[in-house]
Formats: sequence, structure tokens, C-alpha cells
Amino acid sequence: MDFIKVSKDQSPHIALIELNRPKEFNAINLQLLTELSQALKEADDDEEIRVIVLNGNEKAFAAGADIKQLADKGSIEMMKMDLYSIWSQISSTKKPVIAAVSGFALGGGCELALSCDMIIASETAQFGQPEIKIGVMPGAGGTQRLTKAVGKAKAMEMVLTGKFIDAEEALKYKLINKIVPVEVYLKEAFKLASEISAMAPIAVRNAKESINKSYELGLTEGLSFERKNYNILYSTDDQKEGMNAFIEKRKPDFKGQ
Ligand code: CO8
Repeated sequence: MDFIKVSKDQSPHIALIELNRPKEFNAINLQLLTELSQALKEADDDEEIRVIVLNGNEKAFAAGADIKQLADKGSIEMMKMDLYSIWSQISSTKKPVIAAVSGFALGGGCELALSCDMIIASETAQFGQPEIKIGVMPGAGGTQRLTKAVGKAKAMEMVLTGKFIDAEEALKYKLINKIVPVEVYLKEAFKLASEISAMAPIAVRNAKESINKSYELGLTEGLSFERKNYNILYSTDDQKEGMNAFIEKRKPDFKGQ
């Protein structure tokens, strides 16, 4: 892979996926998007991996889609490129994905962070949907996920003016989980990933799926979905291990079975 780095050696159950196009502020071109989708699929299919951390670099998580690649495109070409089906791999990843965001998360970069399950931000992080300034609008979930995260008024302001918000404002609007100094933002994302990776993987997966369903279903259907995902956990070894470990006053050893 040219634009994506994957490492699994920091922790036995955590995959670190990093965008690696630093000169262009990690602008997302078709190749980067394809490689990212492939890396996420591989980590999702890897039995050893329980949590994925997605990182850019200190200056930029990603400055959006590669404007130079899109500038001369027509609507039919955009349809044929079908970036959306590649993009959908990102949001359909079953394992938790934590975005470690420092510097710019703009346009498709902000949408990429929003497609993750949690965001740990450095104090230099800036989030924005500046597409309006270049004659378009968000096209990878920005009008939907951003609105659900920050509410209509702030989403309208961000999307219609293209103005960025800093980490403090992002925290105030519940877009992110935590702000930490830039020197430790990746370490902090790993800390969170590590906590989650100690839990029962199938329970984590079902819980993530159920929370995401709350965006799509009404309360009655959502509760019914949750109940099915809950009941099914009673056929896992990890449920027996977790409950017995509590009763026996010891730490559970979850196997993902
Ligand atoms: N695309 C291509 N190149 C970029 C991008 C980008 N998004 N962002 C930065 N670069 C390049 C610059 O062209 C420049 O290259 P060069 O050195 O060859 O001239 C280099 O990175 C450094 O950039 P700057 O000189 O501009 O650096 P500054 O520090 O002055 O500014 C910014 C940094 C603020 C990040 C600025 O570069 C910027 O505003 N970038 C564009 C941000 C933007 O508009 N993003 C939205 C893009 S559109 C989009 O994301 C639509 C998503 C739809 C996805 C659909 C998929 C399914």
C-alpha cells in the first residue's frame, strides 16, 4: 500500500491504520480510499484484532477529498467512480473504530472521522465541511452524520459557511470524546482501544451494532433489535466467563467465542 500504513505490533488486539499522504495533508484520492477500505476489511476479518485505531498525522487527519482529482470530473464520471460503495466499507466495519484526530479534519476528512465510532482529538484539531467554498457540498455523510452529532443549527452553520470549529467547540457540540495534548493524542486513542479490547468481542460488536441502529430505527424497533442482540450473547462462552469471573471475584479472560 502506498498511502496507508497498517501496524499490529503495538498491542495484540489493536490494529493501527494510518493515512500516509503527508505532503497533501492526507487528501483522500481514489487510491488512498481503496487502500483504506481494504485495510479496514482486513482488520475486520482478522480474528486477533478487536479494535481499530485510525490516525492521520499531527498536522492533518485528512484535508478532505483530493480536489485536484475531482476538479475536472462530470456527474457521470462521479457515478462511475462509485466512491460511495468503497466509502461504505468504512461505516460497515463491525469492530469499533477510534479516530485519532490532530490538525485538519476537513470535508471528506471530517466525514471520515464522523464515520468512526469515537474520536480522540488533539488540542490542535480542527473540524470543518468547507465544500461549499469550492462550489459543492458534503457528499460522504456530512449533512447526515454531522447533523445527528451536533444538531441542526450548528450543522447548518458549518456546512453553509464552511467555517472550521476547533477541538473545544467540537467537544462542546459532542462531536468528539476527548481533547488531549498533541504529544499524547495517539497514546490516548490506544488507551481507549485497549480498554475496549479487554471486553468480550462479540458483546462489543453487538453493542456497537445496536447503538448504530438507534440512528435508523424508531424506539420500538430499536428496543426489539437490542433485545435480540442481548439475548444472543447468552449463547457465547464469554458471557459464561464474564459472569462466572464476577462471581468468583477474578478478572475475566474473554476469548471472543
Ligand atoms: N485536495 C488536494 N490537495 C490538497 C487538499 C485537498 N483537499 N488539501 C490540501 N492539499 C494540498 C495543497 O494543494 C498543497 O499542495 P501543493 O503544495 O502542491 O500546492 C498542500 O496540500 C498544502 O496545502 P496548503 O498550501 O493549502 O496548506 P495551508 O496550510 O495553507 O492550508 C488547508 C491547509 C486549510 C488544509 C488547505 O489546504 C485547504 O483548505 N484544503 C482544502 C480543504 C477542503 O476544501 N476540503 C474539502 C475537499 S472536498 C471533499 O472533501 C468532498 C468529500 C466528498 C467525498 C465523497 C466520497 C464518497
